[in-house]
Amino acid sequence: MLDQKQIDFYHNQGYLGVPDVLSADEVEELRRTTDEFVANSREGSEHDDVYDLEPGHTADEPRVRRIKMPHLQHPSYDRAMRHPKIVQIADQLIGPGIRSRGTKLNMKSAGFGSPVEWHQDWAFYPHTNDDVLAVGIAIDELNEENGGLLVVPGSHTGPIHDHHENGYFVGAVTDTEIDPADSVRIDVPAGGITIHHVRTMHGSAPNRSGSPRRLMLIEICANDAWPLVDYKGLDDMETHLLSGSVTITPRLKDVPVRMPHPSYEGMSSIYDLQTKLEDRVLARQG
Ligand SMILES: O=C(O)CCC(=O)C(=O)O
Repeated sequence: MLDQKQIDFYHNQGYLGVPDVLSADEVEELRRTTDEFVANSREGSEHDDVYDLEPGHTADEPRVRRIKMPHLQHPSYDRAMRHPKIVQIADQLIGPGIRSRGTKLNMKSAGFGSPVEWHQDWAFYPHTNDDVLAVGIAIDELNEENGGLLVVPGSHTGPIHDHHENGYFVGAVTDTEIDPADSVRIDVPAGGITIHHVRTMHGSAPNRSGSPRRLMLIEICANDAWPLVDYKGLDDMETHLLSGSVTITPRLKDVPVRMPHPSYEGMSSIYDLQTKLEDRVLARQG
């Protein structure tokens, strides 16, 4: 449960870190499950519906960059997506009445984990209103060394930036340079959560530490925020309901939208997409 100060902070700054949301046992379960997934990735050598692989992945040295839609892959992740404390917190910020639009587990393996360049999630998935946010469950502590999540405070009330280059959507901001002095890192211990508004500019540097950095992101929308891209149907909304009920009357807000089109074919994830970017600012921090 958030107090009013935390709620105000989120609305003013567009982000929030909350410690101690998951118990040590719950974190341990996520770590165990994730270790099993990494071990099983040895069998594959290409991206597929479950794994996005780091360059250099081999059976001997498995390197997983992302587990895709983890809540569909294992009950532990589905439980995490529906965690009562997370639902309550997100409901306080954008509810009442919320659903998940999906999950991803971003791994940054020790010593090389891929960066994520500056972007706004809104550029990927605009909705009829911007009561949409992402909760990140810190399966490991997030810090400077291991590529913790960076955000630009207040950017959720600013412009929707261009995420196109050479005429195509590249999934990273291309029309402005972020001064590192304008960004902050959301440091939380394992079991804590990060929260960022769908329009907040964010990214992360490579993992330079000797330990993995695993962050399970849950994308959460107010029930009356209808997607302008990737609509999967009412049944999918029902399945992903976290509180309240599905509505067929979207709330429309006057929010700038730029569609993520035209798009490159065959991109496995944001990591693949951002390799199309000419100047990879956060990658240089490796
Ligand atoms: O894993 C991270 O550090 C950032 C992830 C992110 O922003 C994304 O996957 O959209």
